[in-house]
Amino acid sequence: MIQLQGKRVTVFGLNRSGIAAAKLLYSRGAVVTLTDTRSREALSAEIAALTDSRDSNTRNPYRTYFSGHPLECIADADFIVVSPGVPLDIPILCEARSRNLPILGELEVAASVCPATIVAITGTKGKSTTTLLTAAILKASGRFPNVRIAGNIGVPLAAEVQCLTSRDIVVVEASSFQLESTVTFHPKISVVLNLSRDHLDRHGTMSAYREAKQKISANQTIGDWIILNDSEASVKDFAASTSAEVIYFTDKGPPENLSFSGTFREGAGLFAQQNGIREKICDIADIPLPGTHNVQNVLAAIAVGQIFGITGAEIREGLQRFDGAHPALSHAFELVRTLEGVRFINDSKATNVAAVKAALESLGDSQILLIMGGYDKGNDYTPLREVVQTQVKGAVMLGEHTQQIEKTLADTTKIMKAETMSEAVQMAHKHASPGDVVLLSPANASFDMYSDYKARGNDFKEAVALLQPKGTAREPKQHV
Ligand code: UMA
Repeated sequence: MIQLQGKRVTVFGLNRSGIAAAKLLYSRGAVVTLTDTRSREALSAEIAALTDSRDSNTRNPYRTYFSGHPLECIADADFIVVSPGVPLDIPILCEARSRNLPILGELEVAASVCPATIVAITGTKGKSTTTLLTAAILKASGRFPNVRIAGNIGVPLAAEVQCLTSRDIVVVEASSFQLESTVTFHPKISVVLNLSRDHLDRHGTMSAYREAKQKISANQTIGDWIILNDSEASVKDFAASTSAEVIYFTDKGPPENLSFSGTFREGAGLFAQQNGIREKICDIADIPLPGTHNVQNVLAAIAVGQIFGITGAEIREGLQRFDGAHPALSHAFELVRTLEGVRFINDSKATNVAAVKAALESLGDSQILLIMGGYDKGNDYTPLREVVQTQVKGAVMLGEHTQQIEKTLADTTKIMKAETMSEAVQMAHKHASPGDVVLLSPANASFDMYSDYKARGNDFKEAVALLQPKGTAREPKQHV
């Protein structure tokens, strides 16, 4: 456990993680300094959230440096706590490192004082869904007084630790941004779903991204578990660098190896196997989420349940109760409307190539009008070529920075260009026939045109809502 009492700590970033970390640190007796590149005016809501539970007469206990990070903000610090969105290579943090100041993430600090059992879930895609499915299964079992979710899903662990006890479970969605700045983070169970190119603008190289993800199991030992995707070579060899017990999940058919421990798909059923004994858990038809990519997420969640000794009946109950109504799942393969047999799916959260590939593949035989583009994080679109060639009848490029996508996909499908979401949706609608899918799955971050992926998804939904059936489309007004 990190010693906090009496320590001088500088927290970088005053958003959800920074606010929660500051409150936690203060409650444990630390002397907290806060700093953010945004101005005091821009941070008025965050500053209010920081002091909300306090008597307005009480002096704000935090020293603050806004509109930048002056050297002064780390001058007397014992250590630094960073929010996930703060890159670790900004000059002030390089300076801190040269002064041998420890730089710890919010997740590291929160986990070090967390009394509950931690199940941590990472991967490039499917983290939020698997976190929610896992929590649903653990809750439905009724075996734990309290099952919480935290982390990248939207609730910093630092905000949750205060109400957790040693009998509780917290399922943490852990991003590479959060894992990167951990040192002693030690989940009882870690889950690695998959690993593909993403966030290279932050991590620089695939190996740095992988290294960050691998920190999920860095401190795991005998008595802990790591759950790995047996169908993905990229994560299978995480097993080599941990002494935790390895459990696998795979959607690629039953394992030949009788000593296989984990979960798998066989035909239309999902099974668990332990000590050579197989048990059918459920049918694929029971999965409460659309798209075949969710089969892997369910298998991973069942594997967690298996470790806790949760029965097949309890797992089925958990899956049945799961309604997918969490905000983290909106904009993630969300069916928005069906118009004249054309389905419109909002997958704005698909900010990397692997997520788009999974979305396209999970649409089976449908022909797709794909809307993509945005802020390019250094993507390689080559993995999309084959699936685009077979399934995408037209791709609408949205925004100004789509040259790389166009170059890579030019000979695989019809490429169209749109400047606004409304234009993109109308173009896709125009080329769609009954049975087709119009899919917003951008493969890129949204920052070129929107504040975040939610704003982009909402724009898509609004544009879709305004569409008229083709037969009744109004003629544009003539200006005379
Ligand atoms: N800032 C600085 N200096 C800098 C850069 C940023 O002061 O050099 C400031 C910004 O002005 C901002 C703060 O630092 O005020 C950064 O905050 P943040 O982005 O960490 O915001 P939080 O609200 O704390 O959100 C973070 C996660 N954000 C990111 O990882 C970018 C949230 O994940 C997470 O839900 C939340 O903590 C709670 O744990 C979001 C995300 O986009 C969903 N994650 C990425 C993803 O899923 O792809 C990894």
